[in-house]
Amino acid sequence: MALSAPATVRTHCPYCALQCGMTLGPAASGYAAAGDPTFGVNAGDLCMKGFSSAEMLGHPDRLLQPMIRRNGVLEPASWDEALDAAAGGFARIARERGHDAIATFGSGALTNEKAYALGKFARLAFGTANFDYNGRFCMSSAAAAANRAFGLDRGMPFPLAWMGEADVLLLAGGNPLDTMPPLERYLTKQRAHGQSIVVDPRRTAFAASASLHLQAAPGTDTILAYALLHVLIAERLIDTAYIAARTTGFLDVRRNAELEYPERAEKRTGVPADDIRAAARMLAKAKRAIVLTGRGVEQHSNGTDSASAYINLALALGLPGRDGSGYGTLTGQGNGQGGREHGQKSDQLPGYSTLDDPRAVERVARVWNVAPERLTRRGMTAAEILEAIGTQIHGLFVMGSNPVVSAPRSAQLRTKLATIEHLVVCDFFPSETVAYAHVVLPSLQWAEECGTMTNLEGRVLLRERMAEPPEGPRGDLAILAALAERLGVPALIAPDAEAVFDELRAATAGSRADYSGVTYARLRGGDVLHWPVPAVDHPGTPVLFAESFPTADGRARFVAVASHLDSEYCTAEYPWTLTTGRNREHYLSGTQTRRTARLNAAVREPVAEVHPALAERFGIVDGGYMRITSRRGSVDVRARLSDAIRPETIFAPFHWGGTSTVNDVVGGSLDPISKMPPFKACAVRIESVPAPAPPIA
Ligand SMILES: Nc1nc2c(c(=O)[nH]1)N[C@H]1C(S)=C(S)[C@@H](COP(=O)(O)OP(=O)(O)OC[C@H]3O[C@@H](n4cnc5c(=O)[nH]c(N)nc54)[C@H](O)[C@@H]3O)O[C@H]1N2
Ligand SMILES: Nc1nc2c(c(=O)[nH]1)N[C@H]1C(S)=C(S)[C@@H](COP(=O)(O)OP(=O)(O)OC[C@H]3O[C@@H](n4cnc5c(=O)[nH]c(N)nc54)[C@H](O)[C@@H]3O)O[C@H]1N2
Ligand code: SF4
Ligand SMILES: [Mo]
Repeated sequence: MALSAPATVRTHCPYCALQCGMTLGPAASGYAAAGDPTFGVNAGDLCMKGFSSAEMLGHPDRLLQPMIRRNGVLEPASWDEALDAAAGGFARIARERGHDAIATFGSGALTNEKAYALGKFARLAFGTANFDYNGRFCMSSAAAAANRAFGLDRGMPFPLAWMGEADVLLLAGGNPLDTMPPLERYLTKQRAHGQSIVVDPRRTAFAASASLHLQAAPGTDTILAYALLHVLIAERLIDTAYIAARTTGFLDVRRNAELEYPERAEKRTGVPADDIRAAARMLAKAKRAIVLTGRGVEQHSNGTDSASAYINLALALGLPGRDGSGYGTLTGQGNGQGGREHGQKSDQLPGYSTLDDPRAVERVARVWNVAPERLTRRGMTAAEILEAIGTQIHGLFVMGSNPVVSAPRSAQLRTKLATIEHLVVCDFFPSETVAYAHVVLPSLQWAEECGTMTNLEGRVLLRERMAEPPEGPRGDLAILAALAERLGVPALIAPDAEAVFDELRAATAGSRADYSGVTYARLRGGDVLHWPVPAVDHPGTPVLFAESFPTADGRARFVAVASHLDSEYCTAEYPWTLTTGRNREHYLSGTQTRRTARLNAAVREPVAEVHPALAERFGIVDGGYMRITSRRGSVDVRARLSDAIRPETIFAPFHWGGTSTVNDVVGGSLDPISKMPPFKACAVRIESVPAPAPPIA
């Protein structure tokens, strides 16, 4: 492999939404990545995932050839054979069972161009109403809450730099020192002059360094947020002028908050009433205060309401739109932001337009040259699509996700995938989901192709093609174009990323997430562009909501969410709560980081964190194995005893498959609005078990 540029070139990390600037240069064995000191977001820092990302480019496990399952075995095939088989299978199912029997499952790892093209493909080549993406498991609750409060969802409606300048920072359900380590420089800066409050059932490294750690039980965020609001109201610390001028709906929220006095909340959240009072006062005193949520708040069957509860708090303090202050959520996947804007899910159109906005529907229909009626069918969401395999869904096209590891109820999903009529997976590694495919289409990796990503601040970034791809794989856009052609829609997908982007610009012109003023030329020229960018001479919009909110009346909306616990949270048979999340060393379903020698050597298997008092009751010892059982099933994992976790809570990372699939245990009812599965709270029982034989090596 050779670099197209002579020496070191600038790009962005392929993993999370921080999209750290990195340089990629030649190394003894392929490429080496290093932090790009000229990129302001990370100023040269990278986490261990970013540092090791170049190892993936020339990795020996790369999928290099298409494959077709014959007599139960995946065998190499030519591209023509594989594309014919892939398209042929979908066409047959559509003919026999109707177009809605086929579905696409996309990803927040895809570039804006791919996310846009995949949505267009699902609507016009598959003709299905059923298409969604893995962001449903990631950002959907925060997105739903922000949309209903502000009329717009851009994870951080203000620049990251504000984090370092805030007098008070409240972070609920986020573990940034493990999940976005380069944020440390903002947090250190903030700590030097301000105060911080962390809400987390675990004493994470950030919680340990915070001014106040509110160690609430999982799933109790709505109660805690109401209790904080109760104190603000009781002590007359709310911003009444802001509430009157810039919001609606406060009275109902106020009524709910008045019931949630701190001593009552203490019983249900486990957070001492005095700490709740102290936190509320701290927030109220701050000139610049920021409230942030992470997946800990959002991945619940009431995740939308939980995020709304913190937004209510931020509104009562008058933060959104105030200089240096605001509410935001830490978007997760590399293109978690752009991935939720451009129509790869059936409930929205490119530019974050809604289906019930006739002007948006007409605009996209015009750009696509189709009748508007073809664009407005709302179908099933991610978990519902997977659940419907074998009943309503018989063909599935996966691009950029590994649901066998990352989706809830994995054991059930594996059973369904074992008998699905037609599964086509595009990936660059043989993931656990690829193992079930009928057709495998090998893709290019980030550095081998060009495309844009939108980071957690809504800033559009261009990743150039800079590495020579190996023989064999093709770009996702080319794959979509070839499949569309075989499905009878030639020229559906424009020939290269920039042409697709130009179409996306037209499709989003005038919309909430307006990209029409972003061009490859501007990005190449160094323009720093946060959407909306409604014209090619527009400077972009790093700060939103300063004057008004993009709602019908220009005001933000309080939402009087219910403050209750899900019944899953506490039962006699399943008395403990399992919450799941991340290790610093591994990324999501692990298909990439588990292939990295150093990261895999550092952490080889899921290790559950258990409080010593709970472990003792069940004879579970440090380094020994424990079985975690829920209504869905069980998983055996190694235990690590730690007093940093609440005594009734167990934490386990979900980065592994096979017998270490934590998502065999996870499941339960979906959030009624966002359709988010409850990854962060699931009722379990635990027991000590012998080490598995043969041991996981
Ligand atoms: N190393 C690494 N980094 C990553 C990723 C990765 O897989 N690995 N993934 C990326 C992606 S896609 C995402 S979405 C982000 C996620 O980033 P984060 O949201 O920071 O990560 P999580 O580990 O899912 O959860 C964060 C915290 O929520 C806490 N928590 C659990 N239940 C609750 C609860 O009910 N309430 C509250 N308040 N807190 C709770 C957990 O103890 C945990 O410390 O990380 C991104 N960065
Ligand atoms: N229990 C539990 N489960 C969870 C979570 C949790 O906290 N707890 N978190 C959830 C969250 S926040 C997320 S984001 C999901 C994510 O979970 P997944 O959707 O499984 O995400 P990845 O592991 O990144 O899988 C991406 C796959 O696509 C491939 N890939 C990456 N980029 C591309 C590309 O550009 N093109 C193609 N064709 N393939 C590509 C990778 O090799 C990999 O196999 O997991 C969710 N699952
Ligand atoms: S923090 Fe995220 S973007 Fe930055 S190096 Fe790590 S994985 Fe990559
Ligand atoms: Mo995520």
